[in-house]
Amino acid sequence: MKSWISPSPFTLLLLLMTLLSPPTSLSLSMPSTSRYSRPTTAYQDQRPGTSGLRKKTKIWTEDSMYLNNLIQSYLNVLSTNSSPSSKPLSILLASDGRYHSVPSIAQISKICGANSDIVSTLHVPQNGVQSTPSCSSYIRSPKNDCSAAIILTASHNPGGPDADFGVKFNGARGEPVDEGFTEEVWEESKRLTTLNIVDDDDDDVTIDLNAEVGTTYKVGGCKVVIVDPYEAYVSTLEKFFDFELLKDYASKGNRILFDGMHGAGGPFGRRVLGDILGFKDDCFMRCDTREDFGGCHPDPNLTYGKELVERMGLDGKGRKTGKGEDFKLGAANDGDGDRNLICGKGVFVTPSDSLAVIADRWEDISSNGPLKGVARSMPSSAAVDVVAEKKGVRNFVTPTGWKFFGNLMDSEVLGGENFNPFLCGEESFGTGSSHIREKDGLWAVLAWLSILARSPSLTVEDVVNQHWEKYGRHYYARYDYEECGSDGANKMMENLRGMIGKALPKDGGDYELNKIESFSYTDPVTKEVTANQGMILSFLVKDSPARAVFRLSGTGSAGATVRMYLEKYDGENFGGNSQEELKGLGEKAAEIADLERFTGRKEPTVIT
Ligand code: VG1
Ligand code: CO
Repeated sequence: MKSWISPSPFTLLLLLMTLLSPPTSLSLSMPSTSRYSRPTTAYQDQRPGTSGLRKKTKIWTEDSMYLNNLIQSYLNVLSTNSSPSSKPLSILLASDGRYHSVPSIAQISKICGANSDIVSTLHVPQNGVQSTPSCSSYIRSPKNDCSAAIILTASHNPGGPDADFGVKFNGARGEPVDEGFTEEVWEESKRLTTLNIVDDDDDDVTIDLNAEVGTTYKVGGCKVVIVDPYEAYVSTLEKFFDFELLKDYASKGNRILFDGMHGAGGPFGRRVLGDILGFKDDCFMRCDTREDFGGCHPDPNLTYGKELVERMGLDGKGRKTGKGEDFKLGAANDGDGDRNLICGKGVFVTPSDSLAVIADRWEDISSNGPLKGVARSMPSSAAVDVVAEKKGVRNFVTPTGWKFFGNLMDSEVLGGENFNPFLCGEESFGTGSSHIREKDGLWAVLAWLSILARSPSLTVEDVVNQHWEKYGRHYYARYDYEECGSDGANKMMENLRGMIGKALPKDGGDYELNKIESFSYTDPVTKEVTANQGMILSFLVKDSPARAVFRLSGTGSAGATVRMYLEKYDGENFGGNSQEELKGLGEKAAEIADLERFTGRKEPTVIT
């Protein structure tokens, strides 16, 4: 079709760049606009986990139908759920830049092009890369007239041919899709017999991901437009924070160290912290997006954020080394920019403490009025609960996964009470608020910067110490036992469940187990019940409350990951090291769960 964009003279160069760098260009064949229906064989294993579907990259690369089926199932469910008047939809299609993103953007364009009764327009960010929080912000901005997002990411999981690839879906409110929607997509994928895809014939046409914003292409019956990934997100952040205050802080020579882990958060960190707020080049590391994240595991924690942590004067256990450079704040984001790590010189702030400090100092941070509601995931520490109680704001404890927070933020829209401005977080380095419907790595960095800029004489260490003096300290650590056999891990959980209501083991030692329960959640907004969300073992350690939580991960791509979360409250001694303080509790909990017998593991693979 002659009206379609023909290949630019730079196509070959762009294709070469594609092989070496993050998404730059993709090649498509352009047939007519009619629908192309093809038989397909359903897959039974496309059940999305805690946030989207993640699998080994080879599963996606060796069989292109795997992605085709998933996307067709998603579109079918989206179509059934949206009102006839709102169809066809505009959808944002973005990636975190990981390996296999470029061909997947091409493939998905071809599916959408053949489903133009469901999708009329695809919005693709310039360069193909957009962080998850920015995607949420983009589709919530009325100006963009875009009502859902497909994000190609396996989040904090590593990328590359031998690592992981995945897809996250966002719904029409810019939120991670809920349990019900996810289940529907899975059900649809199990019975899918046909899908629509534009064929690979006719002329080759290049969609240049580096093309100017506003450039449009036609794929089948669908329009593809190259969009600016920054504008909506930056304006959301500008409305939330006092940017003038932050600029002033940067202009006075205060330095921070931001680690983008070669993920999607890197360019967004550079744009906001560098270009807009004025932090200099030496404040950034690993901020260029790479398809294998530079070989690193883009998970911002003490283990994988090693270089950042060292430069901030900390060791792998979060202890002060006495060395390090002169930075006021250290921070990292994960592969898709929704997680954050926060530290100061010689001090690591656990995500649960970070959430509590942000809640306590909300008025220093937000220009959007007082805090109305806070929430944390159940395995996160209770540090924020004591702040919420003192401040008299509503407090919720939800299952793991951001979609539960989204419902609370949308409570008013869904016919309930208004809890916004709302703050929420997870122990897994996730923090966010009602400014969007996803966790937001950069938002957390700006929140901490605001705290420091408001009281420039304080260090991060001062802020944390003042917090503990006011509220006491919740020592916290998480042990991960990765890639265990699924059978053994499931049996261990069953065995723990079997202890509910039975006589508890008592050995007269320091750790007195006084309750075992299984966490179940009734959503106060949707009234949905989500059961079996982890086993909680409550202890008394010399009269202080402590607990261990066991749950299985929903984001792994192979085998089962057992997570053991440990927490102990101390109202007097704040100076200890979390991992050392909790070692004994960890041993005791593992013994009660009979972890070694069920999983064959003596030691965790990662402690955070
Ligand atoms: C993990 C975290 C959870 C987080 C989820 C998605 O899930 O524990 O708190 O919401 O990852 O984060 P699980 O089921 O493996 O424990 V992200 O940054 O990977 O979207
Ligand atoms: Co993530």
